[in-house]
Amino acid sequence: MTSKALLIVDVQKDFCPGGSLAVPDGDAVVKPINAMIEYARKNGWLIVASRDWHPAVTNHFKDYGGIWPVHCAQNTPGAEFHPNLDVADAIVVSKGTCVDEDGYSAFDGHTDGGEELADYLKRHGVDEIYLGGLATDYCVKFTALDAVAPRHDFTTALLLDACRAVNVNPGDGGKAVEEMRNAGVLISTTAEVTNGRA
Ligand code: VGL
Ligand code: ZN
Repeated sequence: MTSKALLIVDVQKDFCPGGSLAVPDGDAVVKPINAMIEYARKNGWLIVASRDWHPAVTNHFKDYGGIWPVHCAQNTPGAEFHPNLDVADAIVVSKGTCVDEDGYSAFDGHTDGGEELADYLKRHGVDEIYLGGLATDYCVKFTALDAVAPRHDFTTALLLDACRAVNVNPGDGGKAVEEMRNAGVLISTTAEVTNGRA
């Protein structure tokens, strides 16, 4: 008996159109992810939502040596989950919380109880992860690569329709998907999973 988790990566206002680091078409992930949440709930999966959760001063931001505009600063409206995302009963994992940390991977993050994501998942018997969110070429990619890495070794599937890329350079999203595939991440869609074909 395997145990599964849905991992929703950084579907926050600042990464959606109108936000300070908007991912093109970023809010298009909300509908397929909500469908997956409903499916996950019905099937007794664990549901985890990560959030980028930066301090006001961090070398992740341009002003302090990083490459990004200010985004997802702790306790600001831009850091809130998309208002239509159905995450009321999700376990929240906060990441990028230190001044010297990018925190691209949800596996760098901690639950509200202070537990690392991998420990939380293992403690709940999870061995399969299905993930989607924002952005394909950063936090989704680094999270998926950590998930399949030998030290964690989760069976991991990317839900392609439930992700969008920031594409700082054109084609970054496609490259990221290939990188994940080459690392052993299964490439699937929400429909394949909910129709029982994955
Ligand atoms: C992300 C850029 C900077 C992400 C976070 O969630 O993909 N991208 N911080
Ligand atoms: Zn960030």
